[in-house]
Amino acid sequence: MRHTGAEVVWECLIREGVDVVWAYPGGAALPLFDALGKYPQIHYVLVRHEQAAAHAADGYARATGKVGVCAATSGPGATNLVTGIATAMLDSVPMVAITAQVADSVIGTDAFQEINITGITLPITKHNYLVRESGDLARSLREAFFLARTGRPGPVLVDIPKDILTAPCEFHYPERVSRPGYRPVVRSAPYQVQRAAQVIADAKRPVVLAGHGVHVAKAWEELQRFAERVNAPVVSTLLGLSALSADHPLCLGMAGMHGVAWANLAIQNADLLIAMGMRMDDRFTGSLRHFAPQAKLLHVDIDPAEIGKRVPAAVPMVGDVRFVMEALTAALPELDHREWLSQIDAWRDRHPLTVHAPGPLPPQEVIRALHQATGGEGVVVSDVGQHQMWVAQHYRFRRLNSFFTSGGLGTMGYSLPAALGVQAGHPTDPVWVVVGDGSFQMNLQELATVAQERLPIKIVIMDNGYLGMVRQWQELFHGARYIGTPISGPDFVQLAASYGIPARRVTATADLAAAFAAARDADGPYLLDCKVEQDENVYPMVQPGTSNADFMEDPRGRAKDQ
Ligand SMILES: Cc1ncc(C[n+]2csc(CCOP(=O)(O)OP(=O)(O)O)c2C)c(N)n1
Repeated sequence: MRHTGAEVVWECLIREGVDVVWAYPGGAALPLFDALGKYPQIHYVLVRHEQAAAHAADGYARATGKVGVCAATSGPGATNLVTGIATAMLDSVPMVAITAQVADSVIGTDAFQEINITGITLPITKHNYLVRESGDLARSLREAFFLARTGRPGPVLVDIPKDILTAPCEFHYPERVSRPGYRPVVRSAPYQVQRAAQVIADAKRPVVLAGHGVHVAKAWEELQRFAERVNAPVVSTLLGLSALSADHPLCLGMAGMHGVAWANLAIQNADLLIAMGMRMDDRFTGSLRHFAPQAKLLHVDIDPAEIGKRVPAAVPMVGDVRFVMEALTAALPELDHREWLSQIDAWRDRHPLTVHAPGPLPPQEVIRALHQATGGEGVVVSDVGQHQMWVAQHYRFRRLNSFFTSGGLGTMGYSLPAALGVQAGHPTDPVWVVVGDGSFQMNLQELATVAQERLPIKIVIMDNGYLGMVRQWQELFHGARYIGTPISGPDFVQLAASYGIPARRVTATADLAAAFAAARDADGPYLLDCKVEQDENVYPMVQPGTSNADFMEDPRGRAKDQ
């Protein structure tokens, strides 16, 4: 069948099961968008900035496990995608980014809106393509989807010159992909499973570390069965939250710089860490010299490059964590670690999470109100900063794979655009965005997309008038010199109203329940501007470079227990 190159792009996407694309048009991309008129089965969401298109594709991919797709024009359209692509790369999110390029004949001449986007994105994509022959177009797209979703997922960019988009093109969608040398190992060898099972059976104080890989592998049930079989507590990374219900007795919550004390103490006193799809990020381990001094590491990851990268692994296992946990569960008898678990309970009693803000609206109370309003079953997208850490600590995720945030890159401005994609993955659920007033101002133009698409996105602004997380570091480590961190903004309630989005301001704890009920029960979008305590800090906190056992606790002591 003969098509134009632009039609071939959409034909390929349809064969990959794509039904929604976040995009922004422009000169070089015109043929691509023109052809879209013939493909009504693909829903095109016009974002208001290309960065948002990339984050939306990312949010969709995290929520569904499918490849998210974004598209942009050449030059500034393509460069605006960069932060979103890098965010997806650092968090192993399957994404295909399609960019239009200037005509092949003028590549290399600094033509209008020409930029070398494959050069720019080389280090932040799993792979990228500049298509220079019409005949390569379908194969490149086929490979892009294959590479994005297999093995350790990641973003792949396909750059297509305008003349290839307009030229007639023979269409043949390849059945198979052949990438010699690319063969992710999914199942670990049986002898490795036996060896790992023995190490687990011998452990006295094991801890399972659940990372983003558990979500990527959709291994939630396998994680629960494995943890129950071993009778081991489960500690999450930031992105591993919601891999096991917070109500499960073995779920300890998040460890690391702002992790809960009992999770950090469990790791620091463990004799075996069983790491599942996590990469020993520095915000998780704290000082490597002091990290888990008594523990052996059994490290399972689909990417062999992660094993032993930061912490030597006594037992390395390359494979998909779903298959590995299933195999290990089958190889193990029921184990019993009651004493170890009660030791951890004692730490939990001694070092509870506290809320001790003297003012009318402590930020932690906002997160607790969100938990109340959703019963812990909400779908939550958080931005980056103190509010992100309060979500991680105080929202007890009961629903699996219900928390989405930028972990590796820590991209401010992620939450609202990512929620566009998360919402597409959860069309019948409200999606809750928790965002600081700084982060919100990085991508608030997407309120227009929310309004236009009439999405039931509920935005909770933790409005403290500061770039709070940086202010906290200034207070603790830079002599309380608050340079460049007080931040003003518009009247967010009026701003929402100007987009036709209902909103209300909350200034006291007593008003939270009614405000959250109104937001939850509203048919479409809703915005809550929560004027929280300005100078509240996130505790516990492990100072950079120190041991995770030496966390700073709230100096005001133990006011109110979780
Ligand atoms: C794009 C980007 N720029 C800068 C930073 C550094 N940074 C991390 S947290 C933070 C402050 C976030 O402020 P806000 O969104 O208001 O949230 P809060 O910490 O007050 O809850 C900054 C500036 C970042 N992570 N991302």
